[in-house]
Amino acid sequence: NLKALIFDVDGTLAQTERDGHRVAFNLAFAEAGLEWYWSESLYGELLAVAGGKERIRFYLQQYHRDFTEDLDHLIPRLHQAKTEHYRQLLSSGKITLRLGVKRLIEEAYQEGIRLAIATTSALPNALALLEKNLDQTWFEVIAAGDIVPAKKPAPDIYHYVLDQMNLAAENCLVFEDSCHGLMAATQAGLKTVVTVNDYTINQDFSRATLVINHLGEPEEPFKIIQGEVSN
Ligand code: XBP
Ligand code: MG
Repeated sequence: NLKALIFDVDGTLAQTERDGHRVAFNLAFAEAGLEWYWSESLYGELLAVAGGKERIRFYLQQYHRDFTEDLDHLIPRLHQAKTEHYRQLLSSGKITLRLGVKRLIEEAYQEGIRLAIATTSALPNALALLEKNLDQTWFEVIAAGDIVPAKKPAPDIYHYVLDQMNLAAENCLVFEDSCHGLMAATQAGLKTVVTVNDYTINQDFSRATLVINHLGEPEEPFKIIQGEVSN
């Protein structure tokens, strides 16, 4: 019996990566006088690593091995600037929720199903999206960013949410958009629905309970990519 829904944020609640996080990283790089630019396709590659600070470090390892600045100092500074740019982008209202997200969350809340967030992204980012689009008080737990040291695909963030809510995995359902997120959730024993997007469509979702194109609305139903739904 279903007691709670747990949502990933980036890519699942909204398409935040290409027009949000990516743009904010580039603004932070330019502001710091760095000639780094993350194109849409390069960003797709860099999404192999979850977490903004971790992603910058990965980028430097891959493309600027000779870069000599003190990364332990530079990366947090860049990431802080990036977070500020991201918040500004979101407050302009250009990034909206994916199809069906608001409907599902409202319906679940009205049915007394408990709600939580489990995201790799920094807390201010998650809050900025919720503030603009949903009632954030509906979410009992908002687990974000560095709250657990090991980010997705590690299951730690999901263990943290289950602990906080005092729930067993079998009573929850997770919504994710990427293979990293799916791995994190399934390693914590959670059933997971994947709503794919352009960056994740070709990933391995064999461990998902259901894979669909989006959550759908009555006038635009979702399409099943893998799995089946019973009525
Ligand atoms: C989200 C991420 C994040 C964002 C950037 O993964 O990978 O790194 O791209 O966020 P998920 P920060 O959807 O699996 O939670 O810069 O705030 O880290
Ligand atoms: Mg995601």
